[in-house]
Amino acid sequence: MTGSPPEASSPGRTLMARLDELGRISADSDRLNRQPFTPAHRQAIELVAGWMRLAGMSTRVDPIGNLIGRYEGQDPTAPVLLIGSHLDTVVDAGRYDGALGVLAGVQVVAALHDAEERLPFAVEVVAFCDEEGVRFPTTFLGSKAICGTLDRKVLELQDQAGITVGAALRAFGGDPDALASAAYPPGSLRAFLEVHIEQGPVLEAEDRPLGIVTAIQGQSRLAVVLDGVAGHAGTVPMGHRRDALAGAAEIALLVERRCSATPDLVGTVGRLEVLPGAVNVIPGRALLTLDIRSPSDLLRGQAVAELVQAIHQIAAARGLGCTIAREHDQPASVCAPGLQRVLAQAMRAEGIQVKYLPSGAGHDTMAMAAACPAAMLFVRCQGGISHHPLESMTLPDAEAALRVLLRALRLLALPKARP
Ligand code: HGY
Ligand code: MN
Ligand code: MN
Repeated sequence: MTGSPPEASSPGRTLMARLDELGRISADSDRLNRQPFTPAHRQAIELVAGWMRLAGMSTRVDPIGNLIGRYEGQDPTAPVLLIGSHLDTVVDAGRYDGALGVLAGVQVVAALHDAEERLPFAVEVVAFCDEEGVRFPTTFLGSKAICGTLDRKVLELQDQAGITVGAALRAFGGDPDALASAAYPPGSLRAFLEVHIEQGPVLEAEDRPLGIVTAIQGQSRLAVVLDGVAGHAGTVPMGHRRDALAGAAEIALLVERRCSATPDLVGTVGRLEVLPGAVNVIPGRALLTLDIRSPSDLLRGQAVAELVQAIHQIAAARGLGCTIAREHDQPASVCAPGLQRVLAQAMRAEGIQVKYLPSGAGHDTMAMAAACPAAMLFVRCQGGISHHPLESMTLPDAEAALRVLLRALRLLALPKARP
C-alpha cells in the first residue's frame, strides 16, 4: 500500500506528490490514458483506495466501477456529504483533470481523521468511473448511476473495438444488472462538492488561486458518418469524385464559422477518421464528431439544429450518404447558490478574495445536480492548459484549495447550516 510519499511534509505536498503518482497510471507508457473498465482503471482504484483507508475511510467499488470511500460521522443515518470527481482521463491527458477532485477529497478527510474529528454527517469521497466519455460515446456514467439517472440503454453503446459498456463493465468485475443499487436513495445525499482545475485562463489572468463556479455550460455531442466512393487518386477526374473527407472538411469549417460568429457558443470537431486512409485512395468514408456548447440551452439547440440541416445539405450537394447520431445532450447547470455561499464564506475565512466564474468544461457536478445541491471550486491552472500533458497547478494553490474545502466542510457541519 502506498502511504504519503516520504518527501511530502504538508497536505499540499502530499496531494501534489500523489497526483504525480496517480498520473503515472496509464494504459500507455508514453502518455496518460486511463479509460474506464481497464487495467489502468483497476490499478488507479487500488492506489486511491489505499490512500482512502490511510485516511480512516472504509472503501467499496459500486456496480458501475465508482470507487467510494466513507468517513463516518456522528450520525450514520444523516444525509452524506459527497466530495469527488472522475478517475478516467482523456487521451494524452494532464494529471490534474479529475484526479485533483478525488485526491483533494481524500486529503481533507485525512485532516479530519488526523484531528480525530467527526462531523455530524458522514463524508464520502467518490472517484467516478467515467466522466470524459472518451472510450464510449456517452459521459457521466458514474455520476448518473449514483443519481439514478443512468439510462440502461447506454450499456449497449460500443467502444471503437466494438465492446459494449455492459460487456466491459462485466469483464471489469462490475455488475450491469445491479446498476439500480448504485443509486443513492433520494434524500440520502446532503450535497456534492467537486474541486477541479479551471481548464481555462480566467483565474490566472486575474491572478486568483481559486474560483467558485456559478454555472456549467450545456453540451451536445454528435457523430457524423459520410459515405462517398473510394477510388483511385490518380485516375478519377475531380468532377467525378464523391470524396468523404472533402465533405468532412467543409463541415469542420462550417462548425468553426458558425460558432465563431456567435458569442457564448463554442464548437469543436474533435475526432476525424478517414477510410480507407491510404495516400493514393480517395476517401470513401469519413467519421467526425461535433461537440457544441453554450451557457444557453436555447442557443445551443438552435446551433445544433442549423448545423444538422447544413450538414445534410453539404452531403447532398456532394453526393455523399450522411447519418448523424445525437450521442449526448446535457443541459446547462447552475451550481447550488447555497453551496456557492458556503464556498465564498470559506474563501473569505481563509483570506482569499472571492471570485465567481462559469465553467466552459463539463463536469460530474452537472449530473450530480439531479440528486442534491452541487457546486464546484476551481483551482488556477497554468496557461489554462488542460486535456494536455502540460496541464499544471502550483503547490500554494493546492494548499489554498485544501484549506477552503476543509473550511467549507466545517461550515456545513455547523448547526442550521444548509447547502
Ligand atoms: O469535455 C469536458 O468538458 C470534460 O472535460 N469532460
Ligand atoms: Mn474533468
Ligand atoms: Mn476533462
